[in-house]
Amino acid sequence: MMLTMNPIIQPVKFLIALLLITLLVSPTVAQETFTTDEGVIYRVEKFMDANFPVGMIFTDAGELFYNEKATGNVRYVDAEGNRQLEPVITLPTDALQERGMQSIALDPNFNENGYVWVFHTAEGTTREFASNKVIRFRVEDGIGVDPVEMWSVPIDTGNLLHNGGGLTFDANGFVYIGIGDYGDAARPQDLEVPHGKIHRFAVENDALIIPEDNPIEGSSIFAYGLRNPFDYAFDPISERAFATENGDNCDDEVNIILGGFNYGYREGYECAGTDRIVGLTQYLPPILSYTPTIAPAGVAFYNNATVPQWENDLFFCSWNDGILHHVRLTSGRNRVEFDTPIDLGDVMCRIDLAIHPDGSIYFGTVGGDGGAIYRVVPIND
Ligand SMILES: [Ca+2]
Ligand SMILES: [Ca+2]
Repeated sequence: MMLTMNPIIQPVKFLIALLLITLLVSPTVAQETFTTDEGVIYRVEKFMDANFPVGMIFTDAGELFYNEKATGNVRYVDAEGNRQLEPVITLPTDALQERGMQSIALDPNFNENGYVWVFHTAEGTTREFASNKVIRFRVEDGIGVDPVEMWSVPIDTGNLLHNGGGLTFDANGFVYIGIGDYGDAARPQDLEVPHGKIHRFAVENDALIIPEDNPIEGSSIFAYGLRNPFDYAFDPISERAFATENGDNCDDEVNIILGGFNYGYREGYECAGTDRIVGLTQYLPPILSYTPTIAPAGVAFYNNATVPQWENDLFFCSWNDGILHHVRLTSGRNRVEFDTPIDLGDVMCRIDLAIHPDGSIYFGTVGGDGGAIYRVVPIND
């Protein structure tokens, strides 16, 4: 379409024409909408290109912080969707294979103290192993200051896989941190080592301390028998953590994480699906199990009233097939009513996801276009 007119004498006409064009053109360029079986109408749109966005979290005001897996950068996007040019912080990060930046979490008192927490693989030296670390820093005018190392679990196996990487606070302010088995399948059942576990800590000033009511006295271990717990989210109703677990050639899982329970992974593990494993102390089978594997990644509860049909349902992304899973739990919150894909067209949901305060579901992907954050935007009629 050509617009030729005298810009000096016809600015008003120009604006009117522009408005008309906008009104006329909009319907034809409107994006495709999807409708679920339950009648939820939504669009899928790209929010922004992003460099391997591995962990994402929204503030109450709709600002986004996300981690870039490979660069060690934490990025800030304001509530209007403008990404700050400068990274919030850059942590020297070893990003070989599954190493790198992982989760990001806001401190429970973020609105007062500005603390942001991240889990990443710090580079090793000639004398020290690379190490998975939990770092807390304070955001001041968009820049991370005063970084404090809260925890470090050196990768003493030298393995590049199964780092774990989950980092989430519960409603009572305890922080849960997932450490993978570092490639040694014997460790998840060994309660003397931190690997293959989800840990629970209290925060006291600049340190993590072991809460008195942890299931194993004097230990940070909250749950064990895990191979590579990637992410978890707390159910707003039961207040229990639901965790994605990456199995070997079988048994990728979603588990309800209960204090003191054993999730079964061990040396010589045999695929069990959701069956009981006889003879294993405190074993709790998963609520969802996938063979062949799908590599379940980020998980979130839809803690938002924008789409009543989705309220308090569980959503997670799976790396291998790029599916955004919509999981409805039973009223007892301990079984699955259904696990159904949300149609994303040809978009893949492969890493983390986060619910915006406006009810949209944001998710990260990587692929041919280098990486991006997309969103599922519900349409109210
Ligand atoms: Ca298991
Ligand atoms: Ca997450």
